[in-house]
Amino acid sequence: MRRLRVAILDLLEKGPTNSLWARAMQPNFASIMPQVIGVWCEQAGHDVTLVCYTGREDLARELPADTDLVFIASYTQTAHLAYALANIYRQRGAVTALGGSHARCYPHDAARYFDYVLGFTDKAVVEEVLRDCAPHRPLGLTLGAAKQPSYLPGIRERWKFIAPTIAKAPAVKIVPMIGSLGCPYTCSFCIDATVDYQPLCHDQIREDLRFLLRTLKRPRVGWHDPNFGIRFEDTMGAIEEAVPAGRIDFAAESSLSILSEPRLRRLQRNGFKAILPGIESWYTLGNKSKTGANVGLEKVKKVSEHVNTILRYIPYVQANFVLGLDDDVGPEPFEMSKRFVDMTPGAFPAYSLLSAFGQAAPLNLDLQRQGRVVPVPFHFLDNNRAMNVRPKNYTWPQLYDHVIDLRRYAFSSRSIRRRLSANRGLLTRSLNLVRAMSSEGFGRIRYDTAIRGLFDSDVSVRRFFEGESREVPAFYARRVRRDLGALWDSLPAGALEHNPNAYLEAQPPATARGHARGGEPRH
Ligand code: B12
Ligand code: SF4
Repeated sequence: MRRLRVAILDLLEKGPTNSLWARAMQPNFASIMPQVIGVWCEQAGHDVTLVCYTGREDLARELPADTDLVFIASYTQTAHLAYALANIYRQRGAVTALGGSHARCYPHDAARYFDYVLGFTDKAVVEEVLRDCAPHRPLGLTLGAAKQPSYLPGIRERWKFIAPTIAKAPAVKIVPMIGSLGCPYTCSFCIDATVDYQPLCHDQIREDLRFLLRTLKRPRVGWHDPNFGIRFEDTMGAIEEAVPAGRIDFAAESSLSILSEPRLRRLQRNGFKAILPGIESWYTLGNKSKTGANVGLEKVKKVSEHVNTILRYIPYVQANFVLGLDDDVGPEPFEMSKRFVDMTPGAFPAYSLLSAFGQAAPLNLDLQRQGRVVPVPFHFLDNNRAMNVRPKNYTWPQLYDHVIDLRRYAFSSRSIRRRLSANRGLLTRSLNLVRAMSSEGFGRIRYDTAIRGLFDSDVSVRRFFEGESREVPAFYARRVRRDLGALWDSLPAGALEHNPNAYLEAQPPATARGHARGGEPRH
């Protein structure tokens, strides 16, 4: 096999940005898989350049001109940037491959712009691409392993790619690690609802942590496990064997059902400083919150008590919610979320708008069957800048009024003051203040208010969201153009539009009529 010049791009931002949050934190959110691909390509004897794009790099300067094969890692929110870059690379004669959430969710669309679109990716899949390395046009090849890989190279092997990335973060530097793939829960909107839970090797966790202790003075680790601590005893045992208590700071996403008080004590002892539990809804998904049949106000009280207990052990807690789910009706769910803010002042509330990411989740088949998925340009599908599911129990203006009202409440001066006084430590307080005052808190209130206004003033926006027209409103096209900057000119014609029902249309007839599976816990 000839020695290839391989470029790998990890896209974390949609375009150039100078925001305080992006500068301070974005390098800490680098993905693990681009680094893994880098290791596998080098092991196969190829030359690798990896660029992690945090919105501050000059892509024209950093992208190697003489590339044979480029792998681009993209979420759906960065898909247009990825499409534009793929176009540039193709014009230079390179072969292009897409991986990451967007490739898993929208493979049919991505195949129009890439030579390879990769789903689950293990070493064999990467080696196949390296061996073939040929243009596949007009439609790219869709490849993928049957299941998630059972092994991923650890930190020591990935270090040459991790070190320059975290060096870009000015103060807090977080190393990405992973100890498991998939999830035993089946939240129907989630990309992992049908992916089996699978722990990765604990020897490797121990080795990675020991490497970090040798390499960094005060390491911080962000676990990328979809749901950290499913095999709590084993995972914590591995951490405790490798790390003297409290020598590394950890952050993780985990379910409330995992976070009992004795476990919280153990997490605290072992340096866990941030936990992001998914609460999602006051009416459904009780299994992962361990609230069982409790719904509504009962659930608010129980969850709030639980989160307050977590806050006694872990200084930083982000509570995740999904707004606009089908079980929500009227003002009640939003009012309950306000009660949660009052009763749990120390937690940072993160609200996502229900998003149907292509073929990621079982729920999406039903939504497509019901004709409720709106072809909102990918650029806005980041859980916040748009909801692409027509709400079941609200008109769009009603939903936005509730969302804006809730955000204003959660990020009012009173709530921010209460949050900061309930928080411990300078880092927690500063993070929560910056998040409230930058794009997440105030920024989203401003943005949602602008969108709410368009429902009244711009017929093209209303018709688009009501499903009466598929033409992308000028407002959205202008935003993509502004965000992509000079790269807009490289966005292929027609790339702003996509088929919102591609997943359903790709189903065999029997499935297309039936019901999507999911919703019940698989354990
Ligand atoms: C960890 C995580 C994060 C971390 C780390 C992010 C990162 N850069 O990796 C943090 C907390 C920072 C984060 C932030 C966000 N996240 Co996130 N996150 C996850 C989570 C929980 C796990 C993903 C993961 O790493 N899995 C482990 C890897 C190994 O498995 P995998 O992702 O399935 O990847 C496989 C293949 O896709 C492929 N692959 C993956 N990457 C690549 C790259 C290449 C080049 C190739 C060839 C292959 C390949 O190989 C893997 C092995 O088979 C998922 C939810 C979930 N349950 O999966 C959401 C998820 C990926 N996040 C999501 C979103 C929307 C976001 C945010 C936009 C939210 C927000 N508004 O802030 C931000 C954007 C972050 C950014 N700047 O890029 C969505 C993405 C949906 C989509 N289609 O885009 C998901 C699916 C959650 C959801 N809503 O359903 N996230
Ligand atoms: S608990 Fe639910 S939302 Fe979280 S990773 Fe598992 S299936 Fe997805």
